[in-house]
Amino acid sequence: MSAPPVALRCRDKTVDLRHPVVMGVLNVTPDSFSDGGRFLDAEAAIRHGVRMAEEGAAFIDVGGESTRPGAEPVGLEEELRRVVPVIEGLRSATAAVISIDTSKPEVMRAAAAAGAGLINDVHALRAPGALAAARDSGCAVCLMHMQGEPRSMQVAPSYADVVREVQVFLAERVAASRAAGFAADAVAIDPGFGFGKTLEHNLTLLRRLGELTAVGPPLVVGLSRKSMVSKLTGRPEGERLLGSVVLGSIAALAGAAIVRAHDVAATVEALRVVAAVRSS
Ligand code: 7PM
Repeated sequence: MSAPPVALRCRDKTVDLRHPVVMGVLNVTPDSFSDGGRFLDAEAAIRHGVRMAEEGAAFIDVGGESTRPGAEPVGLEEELRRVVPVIEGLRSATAAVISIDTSKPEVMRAAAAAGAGLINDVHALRAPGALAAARDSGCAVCLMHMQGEPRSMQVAPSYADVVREVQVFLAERVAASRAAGFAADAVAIDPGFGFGKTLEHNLTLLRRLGELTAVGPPLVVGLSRKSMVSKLTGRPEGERLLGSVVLGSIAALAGAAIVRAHDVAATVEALRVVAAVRSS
């Protein structure tokens, strides 16, 4: 038994998703590539992005706003100043699809003009003007589920049936995107591990991830280096590589098409193994 051919059309590039692929995380926040000056920061971020592409990442996800639980929002000008030079630098340096991790319409427009091919929005295009800006950009979109807002979402996450509620939410956002003019092969969905979810909610979603494939679009998952890894392994924050790779592998075996990860080489290697098991 083999799955039907799937691909994600990201403007001028089409990513083959018959086998699971990696989206490398490139955080462009002051604590990530702080080297003093802005230019040095951008250069270091671009080098890291190029390295992840060389290691086999199909997407490089550039983010200038921390969506960390409890985080404060970043202003528009600051977010643009962080991400635009990095996207421009990556565009000419790599064939990987550049993804922009943002919820702001202005950043979506600027990122697309700079060369991005995918919009990764943890608010699933619910901000005023985001749906139209994303559609007009010609980029593909990743629609993620989140309960609450980053500042407070981990205070008291609550669901009657987490899988059903995530599924209904994502189906509604896919319908809204299609109605706004997104092509069927330009939409992906993500259950948003850790975004208004307890460890039990995350484990239930992972165990029943296959049910989310019924929504239709390819599934993206982000489990890499999240606190659930340490909760499961007992390892400190700096030692989450193995647990992250195992969780990404389990997700891919359960049907995830795109695994968002910080440790690209290790994740690519693990997904090769998963792909062989899945297609045998
Ligand atoms: C601290 C905690 C910092 C968590 C950053 C994070 C996802 C995402 C993020 C995800 C998609 C991280 C997260 N997580 N986008 N952005 N899916 N589509 O691990 O799970 O980078 S932020």
